[in-house]
Amino acid sequence: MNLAELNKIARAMVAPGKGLLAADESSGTIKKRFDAISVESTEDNRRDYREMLFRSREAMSSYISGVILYDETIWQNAKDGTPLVRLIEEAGAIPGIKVDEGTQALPNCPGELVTAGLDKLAERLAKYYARGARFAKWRAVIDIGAGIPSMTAISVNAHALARYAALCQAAQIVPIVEPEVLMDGDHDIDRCVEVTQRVLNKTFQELRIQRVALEGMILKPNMAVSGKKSKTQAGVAEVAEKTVRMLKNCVPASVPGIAFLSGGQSDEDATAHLDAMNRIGGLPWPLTFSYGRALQAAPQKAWSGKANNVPAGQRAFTHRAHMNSLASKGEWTTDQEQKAL
Ligand code: 5MM
Repeated sequence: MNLAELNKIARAMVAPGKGLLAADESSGTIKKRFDAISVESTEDNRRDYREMLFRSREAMSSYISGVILYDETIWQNAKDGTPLVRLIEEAGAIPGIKVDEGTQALPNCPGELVTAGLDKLAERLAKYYARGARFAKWRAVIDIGAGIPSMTAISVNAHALARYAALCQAAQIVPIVEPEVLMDGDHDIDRCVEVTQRVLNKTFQELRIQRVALEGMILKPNMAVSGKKSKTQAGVAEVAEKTVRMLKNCVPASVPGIAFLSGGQSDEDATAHLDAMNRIGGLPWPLTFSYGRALQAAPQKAWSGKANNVPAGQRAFTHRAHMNSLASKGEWTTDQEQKAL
């Protein structure tokens, strides 16, 4: 493993004013997103949609450091035959790849999940590296509910995240470690903090046991937020303050950066929360975005599967990427947010 090189890539992924585009929706998830805009989820439509994003020159070169791709996309070519990976590289961004294979029911733990995909992972990583991927992503899913999460679920998911991260570094690929505590449910923000801290502590314990070099990884956590069905919804200042405190308690300073998931927050909430955290300042790591829905909901709607709408889709994507870039520097304002597209 060349740790200096891994560290260089990790730092580029969280470079000032830049963040990650999570465009790694698996076939089932992209179908759900396309259903919402009445677009059929065919291979060509998925290609056209992602090509539209990757050809958004301003967004891709000024605000996006890297793109997380799904297996289908990393092998796809644009309409003119250029590999989609090449479009990303030409814009100055780094291609990355989702390598987990989704979740499965966790035996003996009703209602809980474990992420699959470790089998033959070393072989897959070598192929992705040859295609241009310089970082990877694995998402563990932890749900909060009555009597859950169990220590078993936290433990097996942390173990798998660390196994994945160690394999990535051996393949000279920076692992994004994503332990997502879901915001579904009626729990309050303090319960989210309590569970997320347990999950992060266990994850870093496993990373250490498996000798993962923390300087060569990126953490992709959830923010501390109230459950969607909770009657008490924490405001922006409380989310920012509790998230920063939680991360300071659990994340070693040697981690090169933290790139949040949006997790179902509204576009504007995801931006406002990131901005408020960066205004607190004095943190040991850069805090940025690795959003899927909060970057893509607007361009998906603007595009709606019509070639004529590509410029509108690209403007919507550029606007969200720009707003999140400002938030990653603590410079976002509602005036900028409302500026006409
Ligand atoms: C883009 O969504 C990603 C893929 O999800 P599936 O494997 O379920 O299709 C997802 O992993 C994403 O990278 C993160 O959860 C962050 O996305 P959000 O939408 O929460 O910002």
